[in-house]
Amino acid sequence: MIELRSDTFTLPTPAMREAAFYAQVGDDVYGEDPTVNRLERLAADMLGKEAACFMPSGTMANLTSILVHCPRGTEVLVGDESDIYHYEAGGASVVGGIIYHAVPTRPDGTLPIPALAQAIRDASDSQFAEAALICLENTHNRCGGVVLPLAYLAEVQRFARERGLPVHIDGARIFNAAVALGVRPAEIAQYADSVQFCLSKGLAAPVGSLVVGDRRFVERARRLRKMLGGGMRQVGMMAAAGIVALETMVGRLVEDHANARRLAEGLAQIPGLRINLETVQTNIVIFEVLDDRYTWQSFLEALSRHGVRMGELGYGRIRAVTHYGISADDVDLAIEAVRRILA
Ligand code: TLP
Repeated sequence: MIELRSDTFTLPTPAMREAAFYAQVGDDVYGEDPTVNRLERLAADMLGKEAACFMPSGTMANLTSILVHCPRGTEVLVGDESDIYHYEAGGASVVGGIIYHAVPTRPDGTLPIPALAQAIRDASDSQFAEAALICLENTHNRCGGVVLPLAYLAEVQRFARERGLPVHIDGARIFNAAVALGVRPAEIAQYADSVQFCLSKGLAAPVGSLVVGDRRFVERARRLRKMLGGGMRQVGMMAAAGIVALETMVGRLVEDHANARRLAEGLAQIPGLRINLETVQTNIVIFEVLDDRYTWQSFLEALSRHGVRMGELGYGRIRAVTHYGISADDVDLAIEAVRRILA
């Protein structure tokens, strides 16, 4: 099976399995797991922040970050196409009494500054809930893995500072963004007060995310992680795989980007599909099936019968994600499978 539903399907490399097996471990809730401590130091350094905290998932990393920044009864400004808004079970509202204020997302993944300005309510009017945080997503998943321009991040940071608001970046795929831009991830992270990124997507570790920020932020995140049930014990076994991910898997993301481009260009030749090649900047390809013999559901079923799995990511659009488990030959087979079922 050619698995293109997500880069979350990546399997750990042999080096990760070995590192996990031999990892030195301790009780991380006491701060005594040397491998977790090493991963947290490495992550903070790579992202150019003071400190980091290892999290079980991107969802918990985002939730924890929002909880740190937003007092109960305040609003978090999120893109109306963001993962936080769509796929994280409304956690900030449920757990934190925080209101999601959805801001329109442009096709390039940015939230227009005027729309952010409009979403911030007049704090002098006691009828309104106050804004407490702006969240961005980079790369942007539902916009097709697009990369937010650094100039835009700088603009949001300037705007947020003027309004006294912190910025959080959901950087689940921040390394894809960094590789696409040819910059260090710290150059992206400098525009945010906190960032979460995932080890378990394109970097192929089996589990885990990190939140990074200043020392005070990370201290508070650590307490909230415990509250949410994410305080883990001998989790150095997982952190060891994460260290291998950060040390050896970033450079190869260019292959995933090249494969996504190859897939998108192949699909663009097939009648009955609509695809915007401009949005194919990293490892995600999004397209629509216009052939009226198929719904998106029946298209995905037919594709699966031909040995290829893709997923749906809103409005019936099909998403294919390239990753460590996908070769250029797999991409060619996937294009051929799509061509056959639309013939
Ligand atoms: N996204 C998943 C699905 O839930 C859509 C995927 O397959 O892409 N931020 C972003 C931008 C994400 O894409 C995801 C996962 C998360 C956060 C959540 O990370 P996890 O799955 O580790 O909780």
